[in-house]
Amino acid sequence: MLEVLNPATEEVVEKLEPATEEDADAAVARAKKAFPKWRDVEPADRARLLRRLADALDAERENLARLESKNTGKPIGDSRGEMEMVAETFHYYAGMPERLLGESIPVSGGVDVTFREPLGVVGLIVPWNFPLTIASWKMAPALAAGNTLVLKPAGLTPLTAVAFERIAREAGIPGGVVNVVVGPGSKVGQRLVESPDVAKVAFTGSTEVGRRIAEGAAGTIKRVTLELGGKSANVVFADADLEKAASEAPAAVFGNAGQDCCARSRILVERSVFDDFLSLMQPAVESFRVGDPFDEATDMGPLISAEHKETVSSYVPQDAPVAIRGSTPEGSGFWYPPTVLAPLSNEDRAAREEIFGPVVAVIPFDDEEDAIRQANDTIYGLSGSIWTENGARAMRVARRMETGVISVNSNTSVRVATPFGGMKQSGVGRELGPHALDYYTEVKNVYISTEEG
Ligand code: TAP
Repeated sequence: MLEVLNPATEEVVEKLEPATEEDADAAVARAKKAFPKWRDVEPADRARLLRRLADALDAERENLARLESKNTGKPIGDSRGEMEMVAETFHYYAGMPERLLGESIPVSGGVDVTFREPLGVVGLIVPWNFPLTIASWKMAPALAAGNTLVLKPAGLTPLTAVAFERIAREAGIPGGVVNVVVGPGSKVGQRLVESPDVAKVAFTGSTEVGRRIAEGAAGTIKRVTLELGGKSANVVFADADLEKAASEAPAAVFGNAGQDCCARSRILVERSVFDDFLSLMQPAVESFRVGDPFDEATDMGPLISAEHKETVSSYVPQDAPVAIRGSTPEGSGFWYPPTVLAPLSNEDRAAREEIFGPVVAVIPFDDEEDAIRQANDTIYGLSGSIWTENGARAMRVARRMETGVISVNSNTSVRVATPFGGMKQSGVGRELGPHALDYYTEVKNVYISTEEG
């Protein structure tokens, strides 16, 4: 039996029979059978069905948010925000079936047109940090483009995925179009990766498993999109609004207990304001409230598991330069305090590896060139921020940062209508916005001769 825990209390909240490889094969077979019918649903009807699903998700937002908080330990306010985004993502892609435009290309001797064809069955493998949100970024464009899907949630957090399957059915999505299998990644996930009947795998999770997925997909030349780790830099220049940058920096790395691939887990601060910045950041770290996910005032919940807590702790040894530290509740739950390590060098382990916990490395830099060099000195390239009042500098630095997304005077990374994804070892492909549809369709070219006889 798969025991699903509440990481804030360590209590078992659900027991599920884990799926086997045979169950994964059966789900793929159902999706394969449903594909031709779903592909051929008139675009306006597919749009209508997706709108109905978006409305149903809206109607169940509070239930889903409570379920997500119970399973992940994230603050209820965060879960509400996430469920709003889930419904919004479906509303956005419901507008797409009728906008999957092709082209006509001038050629001699005939007419040439392109079509955006769905891929077939897509396998979606998602992690535990934003369970339904990340799944929705994959499911909504996949369905809008006419694919059918098999979703494999993380074993630690399957509850909202199971609820989603029911909501989709009740909203009128035809049987076999949406299939959820809850089982171990190494078996069920791997089966999706290797199955000749799965046309594409979209994965979010660790770089290590992402690599294994890319290798496994090679056997059938499967399309793969990967959203992997990050070690994003929050770059603060001396000419920034320091108070704003410092007061917002903690939420940018301690939000979701740091279990966020976009976490600004390196703060690069211009040397001349380094100490001022730390002093300004201190009250914001110390007042970051860690505690009961269902208390509306809570900013941060526990880590996802005991094992993960051990991993995070290993980045803060006895002799670590802890400059600021928050507090945690007593008793059961996988708690870890917000922790600021400063000053650190970009060479230190805590500055190089993705910790995926509430630990941030604060690192000094000398000038613009040094800031760019250190920000880019990582295997990752997902997100980041630049804080400066100099608009020309903001654009200069933004263009040279090796990341898929970057914000100026803001720590946001994702919006439903804009592309999200990584450079370097942070991944392959883009999610959200119209760009996601490129990764759930193939371009087909049709040439028709107009020559006589
Ligand atoms: P992963 O091991 O990468 O798990 C992510 C998903 O992949 C889960 O659904 C997992 O299933 C599945 N999976 C595992 N092995 C697989 C395989 N061989 N073939 C196919 N699917 C497989 O992540 P994790 O253990 O949850 O977290 C480990 C580290 O990954 C974290 O510390 C963090 O650094 C990183 N991480 C990154 C992100 C993002 S958003 N980039 C999200 C979560 C974690 P099971 O749950 O059944 O194992």
